[in-house]
Formats: sequence, C-alpha cells, structure tokens
Amino acid sequence: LEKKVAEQALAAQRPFNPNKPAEYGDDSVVPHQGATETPSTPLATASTTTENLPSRKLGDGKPDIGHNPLNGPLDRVRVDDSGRELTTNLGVKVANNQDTLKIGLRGPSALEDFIFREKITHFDHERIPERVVHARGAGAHGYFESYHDLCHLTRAALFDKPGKRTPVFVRFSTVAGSRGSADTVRDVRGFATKFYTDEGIWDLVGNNIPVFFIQDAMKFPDLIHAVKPEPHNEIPQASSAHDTFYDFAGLSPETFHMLMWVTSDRAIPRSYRMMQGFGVHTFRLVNAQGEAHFVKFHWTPMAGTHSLVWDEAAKLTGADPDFHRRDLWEAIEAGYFPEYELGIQVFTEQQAAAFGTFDVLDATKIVPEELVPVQPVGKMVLDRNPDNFFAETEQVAFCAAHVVPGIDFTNDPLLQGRIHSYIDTQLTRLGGPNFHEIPINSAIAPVHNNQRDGLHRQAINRGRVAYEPNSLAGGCPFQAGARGFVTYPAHEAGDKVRGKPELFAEHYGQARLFWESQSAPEQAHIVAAYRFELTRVQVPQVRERIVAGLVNVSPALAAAVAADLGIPVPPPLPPSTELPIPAYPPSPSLSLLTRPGKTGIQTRRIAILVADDVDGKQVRQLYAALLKDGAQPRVVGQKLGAVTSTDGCPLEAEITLETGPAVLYDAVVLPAGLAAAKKLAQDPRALEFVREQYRHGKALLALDGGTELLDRAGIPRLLPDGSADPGLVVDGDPHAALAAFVAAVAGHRVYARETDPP
Ligand code: HDD
Repeated sequence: LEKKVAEQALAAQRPFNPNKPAEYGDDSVVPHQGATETPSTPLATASTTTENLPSRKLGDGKPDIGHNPLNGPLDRVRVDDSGRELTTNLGVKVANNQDTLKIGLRGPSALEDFIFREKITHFDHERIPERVVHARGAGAHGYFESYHDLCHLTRAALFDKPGKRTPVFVRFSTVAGSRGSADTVRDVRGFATKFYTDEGIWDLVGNNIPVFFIQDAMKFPDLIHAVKPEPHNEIPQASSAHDTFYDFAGLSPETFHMLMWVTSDRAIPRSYRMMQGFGVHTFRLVNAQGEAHFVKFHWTPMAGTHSLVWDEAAKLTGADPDFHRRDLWEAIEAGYFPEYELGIQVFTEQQAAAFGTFDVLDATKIVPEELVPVQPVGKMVLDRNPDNFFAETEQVAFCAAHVVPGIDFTNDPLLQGRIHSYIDTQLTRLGGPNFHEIPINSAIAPVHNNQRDGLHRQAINRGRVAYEPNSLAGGCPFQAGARGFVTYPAHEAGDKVRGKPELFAEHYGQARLFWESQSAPEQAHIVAAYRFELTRVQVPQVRERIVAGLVNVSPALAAAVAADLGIPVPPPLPPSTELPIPAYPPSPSLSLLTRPGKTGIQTRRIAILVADDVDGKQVRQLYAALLKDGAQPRVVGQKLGAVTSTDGCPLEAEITLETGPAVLYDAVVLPAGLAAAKKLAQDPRALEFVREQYRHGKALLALDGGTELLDRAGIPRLLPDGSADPGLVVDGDPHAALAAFVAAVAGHRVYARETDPP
C-alpha cells in the first residue's frame, strides 16, 4: 500500500500531456542528453592551450570536434528545464501558470498577484535596441587552429604553437536591414570573429568585402543615414536601391571602388559558409622583440565562394527570409562544419611606402594579392550552434578596439574612429558598462582590475582596495609590464589638421582593377545590379552622377548601364586629384569563380520532384546516393503525404511545390517514371519550378520520363552557343548520369545559360 501511495504521489507531481511526452509527459522527467553533462573544463583552469593536437589542414568539412574551453564558462549559465518544475525568477514554485489571481471567477484581478506581475513585467522589457548597423545576423561557436608558430611576426597567443586551438564565436550579418529583415538582400555581409585567447579577447570585426565605402570615420553616420530607410517614411527596408544612398555615393566618389563590390555577386552570397571575410584595415603584428609588420587578414571558405543570382535572391526574401540563418544552422546540426582558412598579407612600412599608387591606411583600397601574396596561417571551424539566440548571438558585443598583445592598430582613420564607436554603442544596446560580463562576452583569460560597480555588475570583487597604487593589497593587481599589451611605439609627428593625404583622393584605379578582373557573367551581373539599383532611384541627376563616376571606372560599364537606364552617357565626374588613374594588372583572385571550393555537393539542397506513379525505387536510390555525398535531398510533391510508386511502395512527399519553390534548391531531379512526369507536366507550378532552375543556371537531372517535363517547360538541350550544357543531365546510364549530375551540382552554376531578360 505504501508503495502505491508513493507512486500515486509521484504521478501527481508529474506533468501530464501524454501527446507531448518530451515536453509535458513522462519523458520530460528524465533530462535528455546534454542536460546532465558536467563541464568539461572547470572554470578556474579554463585554458585554450589544453588541446594542442593539430588536425588536418583544411579537411573534408567534418573535422574532429575539438574540446572547446568556452564550454566550461558557459555551462555555468546554461539552463535546461527538462524535468523541472516551473518557478518564478526568485525560485518560488508556481502552482498555476494559466490564470491570474481574481476576486471571484468573474471578478477583478488582484494587485497582489506577484506571479503575474513578475511575468508580465519581464515580458514588457524583453526587447533591447537593435544594432544601429548589422542588426540582422546569425552566429556560431567554433575554434581557430593555428597552422604554424608565428612568433617571428607576432606574440599573439593564438599563433604561438602549431595546432593550438583557440575558441571563437562568429557572427555573420547584413548591414542595412533591421533585425527582422530578409537574409538574401543585396548588401555587404558582416563577418565578425571573437577569439577567446589565453591573453584576452581579440575581435576581428570584418566584412565579406575587403574595402569600405568611406575613408574616414567622420563620414560613417552620413553613410549609414543615407543607406538606411529614408527617415520620412522608413522606406526601403534593407536596400541600398534608393535616392539617399546614391545621392551620398555620387557626391562621395571615394565610394566607387566599394560600389563595384556591392553591385557584384559578393553582395548576394549563396551562404555565409561560401563567402570570404576580410579585416579590411591594415593592422600591425608585433613580435616579442617589439618588431612590427603591417598585416591584412583574409578568411577563405573551404566550401568555395558562391553566390545567388539576383532574381533568385529577390524571390528568396519571400520564400525563406531566414535562408542564410537556416543554412548555417542546418549545416552545423548536420555535422558539416563550416571551415575558413585564415590568410595574412604581411609587409613592412617600407614596402607599403613603395606601393606608390595607393595608401595602405586608406580602407577603400586593397593590397592586390599579386603584390603581396596571402599566406595561410590557420583555419577556423564552426562546430556548434548557440543554445540561445538572444543570450549569445544578440548579446555578443564585438569591438574593433579589442586587440591583444601582438596585434595593434594603424593610423587608418576609419579604424581609429571604430576604436571608439563599438564600446560606445554597447552602452546603449546592452545597457551599461558591464556588458563584458555577459557570458558570451566574457574573457577566458582571468580579469583583474579596479573597475567597480555599474548597472548589472556580476563580479563580486573582494577586499577594500579598488585603486592603484596601493600598499593595503600588496600592490595587486599589479601592472604586467612587458607581459601585457604594449602599444607599438610608432613615431608620430605632424600638425593638427583635418584632411587627408593626396593619394587618398585617387578613387578609380582599383575600381577599374576590380571590374577588369571579373569574368564575363560577373560583369554582366554588375551591369544588371546598377540597372536595378539606379532604376529605383527617382531623381534623374542622382542616377546620372553615378553613371558619370562609372565612366572613370570603365567607359564600357558606364555605356552599358546608361543604355539600360535610357540615358546618354554623361561626361565623367571630375577627378578629385591630378594624380593619374593608375593601371593595375588584372587580379584573378578578385573573381568569385576562381575559388570553387573543396566540399563537393555537401549541404547542397536538391529537390526530387515526385507525383503519383513515380519510379519510387529509383528515387530512393538517388536519395540515398545524394545523401551519402553529403547533399540534402528533399522529395517535393504536389501535396504533402504519400505518392504511389511503380514498385508498389509509396513515397512520402516531404514538402510541396508551394512551400518549397525552386529558389530553395541548388539542383533538381526530375522524376523517374513517365506517368509521374506527365502529371507534373500538367502542373504549372512544376513547369515554373523547372524553368526557374534552368534560368538560374542550376543543375537538372532528367531520368526516363523527366525529359517530358523538360520539353513541356521548353528547356533547350544545348547552351545558346550550341555547345553541350554541363548542368543538364538527361537520361543515359543511371550511374554515369548521377556522376555527371553530382559534378554539375558541385560546379554550382552554368552561367552560360543565363539570358537577360530571362
Ligand atoms: Fe562597424 C557593427 C564591420 C566600419 C560602427 N561593424 C559592425 C559589425 C560588423 C562591422 C561586422 C557587426 C558586429 C556584430 O556582429 O555584432 N564596420 C565593420 C567594418 C567596417 C566598419 C568591416 C569598415 C572597415 N563601423 C565602421 C565605422 C564605424 C562603425 C567606421 C563608426 C565609426 N559598427 C559600428 C557600430 C556597430 C558596428 C555602430 C553597430 C553595432 C555594434 O557596433 O556593435 O559601433
């Protein structure tokens, strides 16, 4: 009897929804895996140096999961509710979470209801200001692994041994849109990396484009006010295609180099995993002997550099506004960890002075790779999604001023202004000076200083001494001297002036270099992007001024854009200097097509169209083969549920033509089985699907009956120049066809197919 009573008492305490066992049923009583995980590194001994096993250089996208010392500190604050009772914020168990406290069932609510008031008050204050730029983003944890010992160049702890791993948190973002805007808009992408090094936090707060719009931080608020939605009506959202932006740009010809990059395919990446990252500015590396070199930082994705096409990007904003966020999340969940190689361009001040045609302190200029090659120095692997978007991705505070011993600034006037802006913005965004104590922002290196108090202080500093020098605490914490951050003693002398060097005023040489280094399809996309953007501009003079600037970049480009806008080519914008426009040899590395990637079809999304009477056996074989190669096949049907199969074993459609339109996929397989193909050939949505895949240059595999669908969609079998289409695989031996299809998917797109207009 006692046992029964005990069981009943236990059952009464349990949550009760049998349909949701994991959340409210019996299963929830047992925490699922992860909840009981003990911290792998105790907080006190957390160190990035515990695991120094070098892994393969750039791997196959599935590196060994390293021990991440950041796990330890974050475990301290992780909360897992599995099997727990509901409480207030003060730990008082809540008996009823459904009803407010009332005086009689139909009576007024009581002010006494502290449970309701706590819940609502917290809710009322859930939102914090979004970032003034880069509001929309997605983040991931991972590690950086150094290939070499770079002690001859820098004393930065993360580069002090080959194979050394340092935990990182990365946030990718768009710039102009607000937090809820779509991912695939035309924009620069932020690529910000927080390195939790043994000697403090280093933030490399870069973009996916190696230059910037402006040269001096003084103009940043103007630039951002111009590109953000116009202030009177808050239109347009997440788009540079409007008058104020191009008004500012045309009147600030220093923007022209960057304009070339943002009208290129770089501004519509296929994935955060398939874009480069750049530190943009020239920084300094300083070694233990105090010797300095200039450095530029480059991230190169192992998955290759791939982009969307504009029509697709525009449609994706509706079909899946979370396209990039989802893509990053799913790749990491699937174990296909994004990898990026870190490369550095290292040069001396003397070399920099000899470059002659540009100033390395000018953030609107690159150092061409032909002049200073990029040397790989390590790789970054993103192997863990955040547990909580707000706590980690939203509250992470990057700051261009966060450097560590061995890494120092230069006089780039854009960088100098950034050193101020980032900490300042966090004070508003995160509500006070203790944002460094928010777990995602806190260093793994120990923190000891005399800073005290402030809103939301977490640290409980002991003792009565909070000043320095002191004798009462034995002088602690004491200055670290040479073990600490020692500013590179660059010699500076000059008059106090507001202005810039003459070389900064040459705006067109590198814009031309970029244009001339692009492949034909990339050039065509740039023309189309200017056409789109400037067509949205309403004031004719604003349009014309941009085209006038383009004349200095390339008369051919200006002529093509002017023709599309229906205007004559205007005279060139007067140059801002008498210096000649320098000529650079083309730089092939500026074309996205020169970095095809090493991960084959991994994570590529492939639709398999099905309808009743499909050849299910073949679909299953294809599905398995594509899955084995790391792709994400999806059975796309006319409606959800089972379709009949010729082998009598029905197939389940996972998504529909309506919910999973063509733009969500990198490639499509047209169904095996004539009867199914005939059904789809009568469905306008299926025909549109096929046409769009074709028009966007994607791979198509048509087996057996699939050709019927191609014919009905009016898909030509050859490319416009009469040659074979490598992305269109039709019939033939199934094994050979699959191999050709896989090669086509890995090749990303057949740009030769593009026609304009479609
Ligand atoms: Fe900035 C955010 C990158 C110039 C002021 N910036 C921000 C982020 C990235 C960049 C990636 C988002 C970080 C995150 O994910 O939280 N910014 C750049 C690059 C620049 C640049 C590559 C030029 C080379 N920025 C720049 C200037 C200023 C700022 C010149 C001001 C003088 N940036 C900010 C900011 C933001 C910011 C206002 C907004 C939110 C934040 O800092 O945390 O302080």
